[in-house]
Amino acid sequence: MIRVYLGLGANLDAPLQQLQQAVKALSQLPQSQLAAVSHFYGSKPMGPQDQPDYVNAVAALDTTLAAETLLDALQHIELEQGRQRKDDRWGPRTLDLDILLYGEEVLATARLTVPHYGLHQREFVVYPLLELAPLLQIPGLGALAEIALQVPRNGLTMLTSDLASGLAAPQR
Ligand code: PH2
Ligand code: MG
Ligand code: MG
Repeated sequence: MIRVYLGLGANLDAPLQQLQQAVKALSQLPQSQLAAVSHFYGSKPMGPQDQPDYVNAVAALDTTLAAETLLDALQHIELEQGRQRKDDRWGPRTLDLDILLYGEEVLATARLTVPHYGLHQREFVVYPLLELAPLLQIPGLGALAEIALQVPRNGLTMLTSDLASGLAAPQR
């Protein structure tokens, strides 16, 4: 089993529900066990500012799927939830599922860069990840807790409604 960390994000069409549905889909992936899901967080949009705020979270998945097979499965979930592939980089979306870490591996293929290239600069990745793995070491970057000291929260808020916390934990 490889421990994988995934970034979840949405800012269109009821983003909270999009993330809840994505968590359910992740819990049903083959050859995999969903180990943990962070709180959901409200975050200010990175990139173009004329788009809604995001809901973000991080999930821990234990899997025997190869990295690119996992990527295929994640893209399938994105499409199932109405993701439209567009050119506008950092534009709004119904669901974004990113592979942040794949065990301790460093991957650079045409389709995948792992660790995720923006991981250490994004408050909406660093803080949810810190919640799940406070002692995590990021290949090539060092201790996550040290990295977090350099990342401003930028208005990141933990969403604590029953809706967010009650359904974020996978039922199995
Ligand atoms: N994703 C983007 C662009 N901007 N901003 C926040 N706060 N959270 C995201 O997940 C995000 C973003 C495109 O992937
Ligand atoms: Mg992304
Ligand atoms: Mg993505």
